[in-house]
Amino acid sequence: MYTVIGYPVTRTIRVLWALEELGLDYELNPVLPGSDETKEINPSGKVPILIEGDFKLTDSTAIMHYLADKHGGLLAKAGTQLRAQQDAMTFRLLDELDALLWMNARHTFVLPKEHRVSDIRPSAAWELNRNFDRLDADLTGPYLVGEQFGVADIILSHCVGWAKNVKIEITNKSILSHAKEMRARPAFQRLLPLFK
Ligand SMILES: N[C@@H](CCC(=O)N[C@@H](CS)C(=O)NCC(=O)O)C(=O)O
Repeated sequence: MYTVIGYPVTRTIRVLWALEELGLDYELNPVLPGSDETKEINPSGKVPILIEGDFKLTDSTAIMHYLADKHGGLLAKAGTQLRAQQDAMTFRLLDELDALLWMNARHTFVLPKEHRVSDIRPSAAWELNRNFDRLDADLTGPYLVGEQFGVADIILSHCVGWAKNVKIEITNKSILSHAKEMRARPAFQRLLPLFK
């Protein structure tokens, strides 16, 4: 049994989605990022955190990779060319989408006010849309890499939802419909009550 620490409306949802896809048992402790309870477990205050007995793992992508490798699913076997391509896509999404959304968040509400740069949003929104368009060029099938749903599809769909939540308009229709299709999966649908 796994315990997931983190408020669902954060990158924690990626881990919950992966757990649901893999059909694993877990319990959720929905603590807020930066809270004292979170800092007791992870001094940086960051979520998500996965707990398995005495083992503690931070970072949503590291957690998804651990679960996928351990239980089989969402990623090809390590050391295969397909896995290398999946990893390349994952790192690309983290560089080109997650990093921009996180920069926008840091300069909107995360950093102390005196360290925020105002007006970062238009640039972040433009770059995000440019990067979505570039990704669209590589989106040839229903899934981002290979013939099966995987970690990259979770990260892309999460980043699309994140952009929408912060009212950044996404102009690329294929990227929007990819996210819509991925979110229609039963594993994601089972998580919807967490958002109410
Ligand atoms: N790369 C990490 C980022 C973790 C992260 O920054 N999480 C945010 C919530 S989505 C957080 O806890 N922020 C609190 C803070 O930075 O103080 C991951 O994917 O888990």
